[in-house]
Amino acid sequence: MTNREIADILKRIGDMLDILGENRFKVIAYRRAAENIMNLGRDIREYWVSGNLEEIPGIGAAIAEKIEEMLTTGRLEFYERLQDDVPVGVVSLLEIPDVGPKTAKLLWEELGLQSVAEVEAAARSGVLRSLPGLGAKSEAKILAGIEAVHRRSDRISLGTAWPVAQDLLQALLAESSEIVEVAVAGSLRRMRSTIGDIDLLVASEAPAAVMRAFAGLARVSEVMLSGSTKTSVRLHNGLQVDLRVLDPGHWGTALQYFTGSQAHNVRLRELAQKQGLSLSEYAFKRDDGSEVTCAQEAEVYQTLGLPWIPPELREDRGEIQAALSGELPRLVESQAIRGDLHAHTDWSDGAATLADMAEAARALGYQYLVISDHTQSLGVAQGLTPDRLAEQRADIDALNARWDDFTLLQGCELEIKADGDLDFEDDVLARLDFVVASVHTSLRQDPEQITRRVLNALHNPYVDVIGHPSGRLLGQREESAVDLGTVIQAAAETGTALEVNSIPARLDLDDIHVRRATGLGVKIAINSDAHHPGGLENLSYGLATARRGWAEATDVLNTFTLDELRAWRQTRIARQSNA
Ligand code: DGT
Ligand code: CA
Ligand code: CA
Ligand code: ZN
Repeated sequence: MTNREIADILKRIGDMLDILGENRFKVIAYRRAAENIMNLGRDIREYWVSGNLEEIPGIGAAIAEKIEEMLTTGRLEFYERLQDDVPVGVVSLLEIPDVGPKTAKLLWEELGLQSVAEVEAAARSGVLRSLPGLGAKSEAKILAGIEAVHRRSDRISLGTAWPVAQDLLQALLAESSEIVEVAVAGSLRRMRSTIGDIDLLVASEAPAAVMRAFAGLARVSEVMLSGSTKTSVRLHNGLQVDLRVLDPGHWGTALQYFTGSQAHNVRLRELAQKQGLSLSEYAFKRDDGSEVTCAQEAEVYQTLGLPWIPPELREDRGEIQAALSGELPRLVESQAIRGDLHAHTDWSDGAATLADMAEAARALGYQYLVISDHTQSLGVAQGLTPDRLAEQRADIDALNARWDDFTLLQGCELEIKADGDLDFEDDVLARLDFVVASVHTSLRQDPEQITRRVLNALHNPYVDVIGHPSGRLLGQREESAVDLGTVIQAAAETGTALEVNSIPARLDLDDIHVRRATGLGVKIAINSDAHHPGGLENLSYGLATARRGWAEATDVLNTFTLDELRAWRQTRIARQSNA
């Protein structure tokens, strides 16, 4: 059995126990074990053979024993017995957004439904609305959720794919001395929020040796295709990786071609044709049959009279036109980021202390970090009361005596409650250095209701940023019905910033809305929303998303110095209070 198969079964066991109403900790333990096995860099068999299964995080004696049974026999008795209580088909109902364990159980017990298709049919014929606790509205939501499931694909998040690709390249470089150049290509180089497969490119005079080394890497589970210039493999976590090896003289053309996007490449070929050139993955060809090869990617663009176009822009969204007229944006770069405006500590649901988060931010070269712990009404996240907030202020003040090159700011992630009210009164908010306001509850309200909530927050003078405005969770939850057009307009009018939340499953705002917002002069805040020190580094994914939205440094609030940031808040509060 592969890592993925074992992880799938453990996850399903967690879901079954959840539907059966078993102990929460047990449910979480199975899900956590499944996740950690998916993220293992090597075959789980290796841990088993050396008797080290319990070294995998989240795996104790009981789960280790079950993994051993699966690896030895290819089956798991516990799992088979559980299926007598909950058929696997019932578990599959949890894939529908808004269908939790209780609803899945209800659909199964009351109507005997055991597949998404059966639930869809029942919803279309109007049967679901008659179930206790459901009704016509829930029925419509379930149908909309099923449509979302149909649209959903197997794409993985940028944050999952990126470190895996870096790891593979490092491992490959260590294994093979015949490599001249390596690069990530495809959607991963363009930093799309989700990735279909990882594309790697190597320049080498000895392709066979490189591909042999690649197929032998520890992360590789199975070679799916091996040709003379391309090898496709599947990793233990199920990810597909394509490696292409080419000779160094054609590196530039190949890198350009395999970075895509396909739509960008089509436009580029059209432009080439107008200039009497045909462009392939190897070279340009002139009408007279002679070739122009490009060892560097910039030469490809240069040949067509263009400046080099950053990969994040290559989506056929007007970038070639902008390049032709000398109007490409000067995209924001990581060195321009001076701080992070959204992070949590163990005062609410974070895992680390104020001091640890601060030191980690300082080590990244930041001037400031805003601590924005959750507020009182978000009980699941140990939200802070005004009293606790005052205690935290004392700790923050004391810590700030440590540094003369770094400042910890006190903020909060203010709950925008279901009725649109804010979780603190203005006098509490006025004492804070910075306020991020977010929606975490009742995300399924209709468009008017949820948009009104966000507008209410935007119109409060003490709210600096709206956090993760769409509420989407990639692969898990669609965005809320909030009308982002209206939100962006109101942000422009009130001078409030909008967040690009960098958690890989969020990347919210997305690239399209970043472009709309900055086009109206709205500032964006690229925030990590870190819950532990390592989480601060996710900011690079938000940065990439902002770049995909054509953002320049001047569009980004956290490129400001501390003084500029303070002045920005004070000016806005004054203006909004008078408005
Ligand atoms: P993905 O994997 O779905 O996230 O998206 P990409 O863009 O990585 O697509 P992929 O892996 O199929 O191919 C990588 C790049 O190679 C793609 O962005 C452009 C180039 N490419 C691949 N196949 C074709 C093709 O049939 N026509 C053109 N023009 N380009 C292609
Ligand atoms: Ca790809
Ligand atoms: Ca590919
Ligand atoms: Zn947060």
